[in-house]
Amino acid sequence: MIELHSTPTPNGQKVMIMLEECGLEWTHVDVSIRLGDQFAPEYLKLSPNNKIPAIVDTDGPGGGRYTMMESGAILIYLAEKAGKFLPAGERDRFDTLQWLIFQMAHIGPMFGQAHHFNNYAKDKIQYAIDRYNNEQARLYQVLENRLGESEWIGCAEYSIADMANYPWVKGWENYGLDDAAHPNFMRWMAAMEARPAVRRNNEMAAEIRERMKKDAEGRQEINIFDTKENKDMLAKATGS
Ligand SMILES: N[C@@H](CCC(=O)N[C@@H](CS)C(=O)NCC(=O)O)C(=O)O
Repeated sequence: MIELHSTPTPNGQKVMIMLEECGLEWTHVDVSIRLGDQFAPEYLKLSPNNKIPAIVDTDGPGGGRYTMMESGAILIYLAEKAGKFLPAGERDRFDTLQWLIFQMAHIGPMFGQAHHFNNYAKDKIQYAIDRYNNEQARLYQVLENRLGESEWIGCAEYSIADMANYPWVKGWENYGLDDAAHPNFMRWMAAMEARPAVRRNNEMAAEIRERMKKDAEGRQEINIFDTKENKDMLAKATGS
């Protein structure tokens, strides 16, 4: 059994898609990053970097519980466990890993910063807004180019590289992306959204978000964007 300790942000959803694709037995343990659950000492044992997602595999390598953080590493782990979605052939395998790491190193951090400076930053900082919006648009172009030469993002087969990127880029309409200028990306989006596991993820993500919202009613939220406060909360939780 895989316990997914998470919230359905893009980083959480990519693991949900993989679990659904593999048909592994799994359960979602809600971790509210708005309420500060990521700083609970028990959670920090799973994810010392106080981020979601984390997994516990109750039947890990060599038997017994195995815990992991970092969504990209979790996808590789699950692919190896299930023997699916990370091709065995060397070239396809390394191509898939490249495009998985492209998501982890570029799409995630840059889209995250764009979202922050567009929607949450205390001050409107035009330089930061332009910088990250331009970077986001450039990254859509990289995907468009890649999907012009490859059926799927990683290689000719559907893989963890597709699952990692999809939840981050599926909001293309909200970012004002010109679909006519990104035909290969749009072909891939349609192929992704035709997959039952991806649809189930999208439905489950909405349900879990609703459940967590109800659960948070009347409870004190932390300021997730106050990095000084976050640093202090981690220090307090770990006694450092
Ligand atoms: N590289 C990490 C990033 C994880 C991450 O940034 N998680 C965010 C939500 S998407 C989080 O837990 N934030 C809580 C916090 O910053 O306290 C991964 O891919 O797992």
